[in-house]
Amino acid sequence: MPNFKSKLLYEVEALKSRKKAVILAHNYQPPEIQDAADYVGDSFELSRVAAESKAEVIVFCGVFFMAEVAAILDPHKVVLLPEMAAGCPLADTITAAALRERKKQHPEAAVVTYINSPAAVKAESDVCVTSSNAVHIVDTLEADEILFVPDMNLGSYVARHTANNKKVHTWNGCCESHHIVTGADVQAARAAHPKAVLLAHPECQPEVVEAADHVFSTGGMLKYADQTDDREMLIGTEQGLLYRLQKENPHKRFYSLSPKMYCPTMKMITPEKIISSLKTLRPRVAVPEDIREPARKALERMLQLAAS
Ligand code: CIZ
Repeated sequence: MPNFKSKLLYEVEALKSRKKAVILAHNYQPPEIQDAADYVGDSFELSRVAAESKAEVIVFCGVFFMAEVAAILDPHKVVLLPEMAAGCPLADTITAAALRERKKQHPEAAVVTYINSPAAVKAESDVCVTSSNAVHIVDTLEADEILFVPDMNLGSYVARHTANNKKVHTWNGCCESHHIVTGADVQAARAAHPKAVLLAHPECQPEVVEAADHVFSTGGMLKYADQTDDREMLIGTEQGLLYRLQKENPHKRFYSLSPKMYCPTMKMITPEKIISSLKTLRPRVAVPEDIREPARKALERMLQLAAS
């Protein structure tokens, strides 16, 4: 007999095939959601899976901006976010109107926008980036001056690593789940796990990033963990990633850099909410066409430059 939890997952499966849906889960989602998903990945990987999928309905288990990216890339699909309150506090630090004001102060700057941002902000941007391609894309742009929004830590990482010394203006936004970790936390974690190699996300503060052995996006961490001979790793990103790391590398050991690396909105989606979403085809995320088209251009430009 299936237990209570597997009964829920069985219901998800049945509804999914009835509604011709695919379930996508971000790397930071809770284990039961990752296990229910057809694909687990970072925001951009998942949006591309959504756009290429033959499914008519996309259930996006992540936060609002991620579902928006899927709706930008393919407006013909029904994109569901099972919990509308699952926002991204970093994305919420910026609006299109505030960006337009800031652009007036730096009229020569290319506007480079992290994917963790609202669609209307992407629509005001020259190009989008993810944490895995931000430095490369800024290097590739002709502009010597960059307005990087909204993550100040990723912006500062780009400023320190861009090859041609570009002037990078940053926005005052950050991801609390990454920004909250300090150099003292790194010292404590290293003392507790002296053999572990430290992998940090570039959304962490500079003192954490500079103390790390390697700096990666979530996709970069998964790849490194798979390929390295290291047996123990301290993971400097939202702790949801540890489930996938451990599942894919059962003979290696992973420790969270800090228990503070926890995103509450990433944990709002439950199997019950997926079921309700599949039954009602709500809540649905759609992007108005006057925002969608310029936002799509900024995302497409990222793809072109990332491949160059
Ligand atoms: O873009 C993403 O999915 C996030 C939030 C982080 C990462 O490094 O993958």
